[in-house]
Amino acid sequence: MSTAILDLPEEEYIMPGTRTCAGCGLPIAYRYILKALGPKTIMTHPACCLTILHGIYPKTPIAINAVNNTFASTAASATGLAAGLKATGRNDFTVLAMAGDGGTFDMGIQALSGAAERGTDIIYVCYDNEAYMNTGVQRSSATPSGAMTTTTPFIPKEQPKKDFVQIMEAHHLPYLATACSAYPGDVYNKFLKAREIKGTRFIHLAVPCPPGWGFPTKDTVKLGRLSVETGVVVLYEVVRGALQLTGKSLSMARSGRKKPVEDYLKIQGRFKKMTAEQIADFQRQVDERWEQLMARAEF
Ligand SMILES: Cc1ncc(C[n+]2csc(CCOP(=O)(O)OP(=O)(O)O)c2C)c(N)n1
Ligand code: SF4
Ligand SMILES: [Mg+2]
Repeated sequence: MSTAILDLPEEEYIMPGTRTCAGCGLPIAYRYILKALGPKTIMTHPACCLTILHGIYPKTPIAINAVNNTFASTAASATGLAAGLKATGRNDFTVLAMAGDGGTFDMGIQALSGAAERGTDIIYVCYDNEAYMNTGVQRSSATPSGAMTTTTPFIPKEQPKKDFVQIMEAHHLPYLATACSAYPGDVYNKFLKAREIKGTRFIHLAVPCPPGWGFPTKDTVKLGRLSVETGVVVLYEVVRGALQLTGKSLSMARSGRKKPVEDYLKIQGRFKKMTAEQIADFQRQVDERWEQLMARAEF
């Protein structure tokens, strides 16, 4: 059961006035992540929209310590923080590494794979807005097929989204989860759980982005919910190899009801050039992945 909004801790670690765009999905999720991890957290992040959220030194709306690292180095930076804390005997801190899809799927994969293979004691979060948003919506390997970006402007992206969660699963992690900013209780529960586990914990976090995806700022939560209700994003966790569906995905699996992907695609400008054939292919990809996960899931 996801924690109810009213039962979340009252402490806030993001003060009013972040520099993210109106309607950004990222600060919504980050707020609940920090509520779960608490003040004894040191975080590290590369250049990305999260840097924008953290603000320009010496001012920041964030009430925890943070390091701004270079693009490909998030997991290496986190490894250094974990080693420093260990060397100075501060075992009560959590190291949080958080990077975008560009900084994880593409640029940061090498350092992350190394840290994960060594079992470095960090929580690594890839928040996925499905493109290089901070620099103006360039396609990444997380961009889904059918999406237009500034580097796929006339013909939508042809290649399917890289299945990064599966790559991370191949590292035999003690804890791996997927989450979406539209479900705060589910996000909170997963980070609470991750905090109590040692070793490399990986969380893939889907965050809708109004300017990059082309939808009104008021619809961020609606978009996040639709991504899950259509099965484009599936909420689950894998604890030592056992896959458990969570939240809305679990209730969808039990009821057998899943909305058509078109409900999700048609309200985003980035998918407006998709043909009926491409939409059918997208639906096929989503159904295939859904069936694979259902076959593995415990519910
Ligand atoms: C080595 C290097 N190349 C390029 C950049 C420019 N740059 C800064 S942020 C960014 C986009 C990051 O995309 P992503 O990781 O998906 O995060 P998002 O901006 O979408 O939140 C790029 C290309 C950089 N800072 N360093
Ligand atoms: S570009 Fe997208 S992800 Fe970046 S701050 Fe704006 S809404 Fe958020
Ligand atoms: Mg991105």
